[in-house]
Amino acid sequence: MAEQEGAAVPAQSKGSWSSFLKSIATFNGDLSTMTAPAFILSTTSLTEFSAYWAEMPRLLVAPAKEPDPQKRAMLVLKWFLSTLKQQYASRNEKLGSEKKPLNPFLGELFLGKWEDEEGTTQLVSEQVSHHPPVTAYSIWNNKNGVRLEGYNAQKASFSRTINVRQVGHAILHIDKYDEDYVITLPALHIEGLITGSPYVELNKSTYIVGSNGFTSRIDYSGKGWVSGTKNSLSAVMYPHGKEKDKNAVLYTAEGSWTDSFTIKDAKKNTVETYNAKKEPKTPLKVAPIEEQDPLETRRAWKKVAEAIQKGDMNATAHEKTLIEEHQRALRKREAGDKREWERRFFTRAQKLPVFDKLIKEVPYGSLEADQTNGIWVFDKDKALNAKPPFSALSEELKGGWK
Ligand code: HC3
Repeated sequence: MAEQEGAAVPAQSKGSWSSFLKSIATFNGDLSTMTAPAFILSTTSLTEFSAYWAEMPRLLVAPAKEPDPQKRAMLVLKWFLSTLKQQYASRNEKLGSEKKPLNPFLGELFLGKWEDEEGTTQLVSEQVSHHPPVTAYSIWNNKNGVRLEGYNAQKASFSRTINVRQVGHAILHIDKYDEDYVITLPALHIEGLITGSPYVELNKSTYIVGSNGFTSRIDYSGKGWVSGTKNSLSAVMYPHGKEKDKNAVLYTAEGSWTDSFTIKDAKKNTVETYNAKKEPKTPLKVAPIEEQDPLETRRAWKKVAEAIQKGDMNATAHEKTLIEEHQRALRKREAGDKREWERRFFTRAQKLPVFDKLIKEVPYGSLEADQTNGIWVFDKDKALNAKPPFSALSEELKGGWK
C-alpha cells in the first residue's frame, strides 16, 4: 500500500508538516537551520548522543579481556554493531519517531557515568564547534583500560529525502595491548518523512581498522535494497590489505542492527550472537540539574525543553532566542579580544598519527579537518585541572589512564 501522506501527523499539525516537507526540498544542507513543526522537536541536544557509544559497558570492554588478537578485533566489531541501534533507532522506540534534536551551542557539555560490574565508565561530551556543528567526546573505563575518543559533524543534502554524511571518526584504545581501532561513521538517510514518522536508515559501508592487522567492513542496506529488509547489516573481517580476497575472510556478521545478528568464523560456525531486544543496558548517571555547570546541556536547555514539552511554541522560540543572543554576545566579545572560546575538555591537534596510519586501509577515508573546524582530541590536562563541579574527573583520570 502506498504511504499515506501525513498519516502519523497530529491533525492540528498537518498544515505545518506539509510546509516543512516543501521547505526541506530546498534546504541549504545545514541541519541546524532547519525549522521543524513543534510536534517533531526533541528536548534532547546532540551533545547527549555521544552516550550511545557505551550504554552496554560489558560489550565495550569485552575486547580488553580477550588475549587472541583476531578474536579481540571480532569483539570490537560485535560491540560496534551493538551500538548502532542505540545511536540510530533508540529515539524511535522512546519517542515514536526520529525528532529534530536541539542544536548545541559552542561549549555545551554533557557528562555522565555508567556504574556496573565493569566499574565506572565515564563520559565527557563537548560541543567544540558551532559553525560547523561538531561534537567531541571521550569515554573511558579504567578498570579494563579501555578508551573511546572521537568527534562528528554532519553534512546534509536533499534528494528524495534528507541524506546525511557524517564527517569524523571514533578511535577505540585498549591499554593492555596498546591497540587502536579507527572507526568510520555511517552515512544515513531519513525514511518515513511523507507519513510524518521519520526514522533513520543507514547507507553504504563503514570500517573498523585495528592496529593489530585486522579490518572489518560493515555494509548497510534497508527496505528498498537487495535484502529488502529494514536496518540490515552484513560485515566481513579480514587481514589488512585483503578486502577483495574472499578466501581471506576470518569472520562474517549478518542480521539486523535493530534486532539481532550473528557472527560466524571462516568455517561458518556461529561464534557470537546478539539480540538488541534482550541485551541489558546500564543506565547513565547524570548529576542533578541544580548541581550542574551552567554549560551542561540539561541545565542550559531546561526552559526550552519545558516549553517544547508543553507545546508552547512562543515560549520555545523566546527561550531559544535568549540562548542564541547570549552566544552572539560571547562571540562578539571574543572577536573584540582577538581570542577564541576556550574548550573545556578538548584541544585542536595538528595531526592524528594513529588515524593517518590506519585509515589507509579504507578505500575513501580521510580526516577532512576543514569540515570539522580542526582535529579534536581530549585534553587530559584540562580534565585533570577541571574546576567544580567537574573536579571529580581528575580522580577518575589519575586512577588509571596510561
Ligand atoms: C541527522 C540527525 C542529526 C544527527 C544524528 C547523528 C548523526 C549524530 C551523531 C550520533 O552519534 C549519531 C546520530 C544519530 C541520528 C542523527 C539524526 C537523525 C535525524 C537528525 C536530523 C537533524 C533531524 C531531521 C529532522 C526530522 C524531523 C526529519 O527528524
